[in-house]
Amino acid sequence: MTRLKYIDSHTGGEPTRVVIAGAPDLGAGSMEERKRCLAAEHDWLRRCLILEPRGSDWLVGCLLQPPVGPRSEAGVIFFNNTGYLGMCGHGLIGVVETLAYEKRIGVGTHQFETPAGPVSATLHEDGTVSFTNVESFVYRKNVDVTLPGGRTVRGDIAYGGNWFFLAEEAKVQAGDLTRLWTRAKEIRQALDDQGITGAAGAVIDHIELFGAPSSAETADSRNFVLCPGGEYDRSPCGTGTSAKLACLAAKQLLAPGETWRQESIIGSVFTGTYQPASNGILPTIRGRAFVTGRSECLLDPHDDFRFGIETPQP
Ligand code: PYC
Repeated sequence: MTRLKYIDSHTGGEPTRVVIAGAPDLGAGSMEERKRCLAAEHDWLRRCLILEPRGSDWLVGCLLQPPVGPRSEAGVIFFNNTGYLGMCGHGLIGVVETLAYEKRIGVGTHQFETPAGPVSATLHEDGTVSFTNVESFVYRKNVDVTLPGGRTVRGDIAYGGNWFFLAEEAKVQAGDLTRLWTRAKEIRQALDDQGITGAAGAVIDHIELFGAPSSAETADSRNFVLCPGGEYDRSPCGTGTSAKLACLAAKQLLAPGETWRQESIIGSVFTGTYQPASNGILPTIRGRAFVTGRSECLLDPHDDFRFGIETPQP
């Protein structure tokens, strides 16, 4: 019987499942190399933890790795219902809370290695976590995308550890969920159909729609973020908020060090600031995670569905 130990948490409503024991050996390469090894040779781990019957489409998983650098706390490889992520902001906040729960780290700043590059994260006295992300930047501004029916949506393409298309929407409220979900999926499909990509042909697999916050006292903007597997982020999305800060900085709408409060579709808030960097900005995003469970995944060789179910979609 194969066993994987994991800890579940959520960050602003978005869950993270961190594998803490039982994972296969991925070698001693960089996190990008180990991510490729995990995908090519051990994709069963992602499938059994994230797909039904153990997981769900909105769950993000994370495999902890021994780091390459002596000063790093850990390597982290994030994955979801369809594949692997370069970086995941809500997930990293969940990892820090998980390691603190396990008493592996305390209050202070810790270095992590991700497939997208090194990041640092600070566990604060009040239980919140901030992380300074990989360099984030705007790739193209004011890009027109034609949707079914001929309607055009104008938005920006930006990188925040993942690739995003960011556009304004008239209303981004919980009651608009069906419309937002449909619109974001149409944009995602139209980007593919019209050959619109990030740098070097990178697939833009996250769509971020913005509107007014539920209250100007608590946030500056509210977002809806469509994730690569078709689900939407319950949190304000750490890499998405990084991409948003890159856009605000490029348009001179937010000064270095000034705070941006990004609300999610369910009302959770991340705060963000940035410092200028050579090709864009270095964003720092702050939020809070809570551990929700600790469990062991058992893979019984007699169970035909032990590696997860590809559920038929309507
Ligand atoms: O917080 O960066 C994030 C994220 C990416 C996908 C889901 N959450």
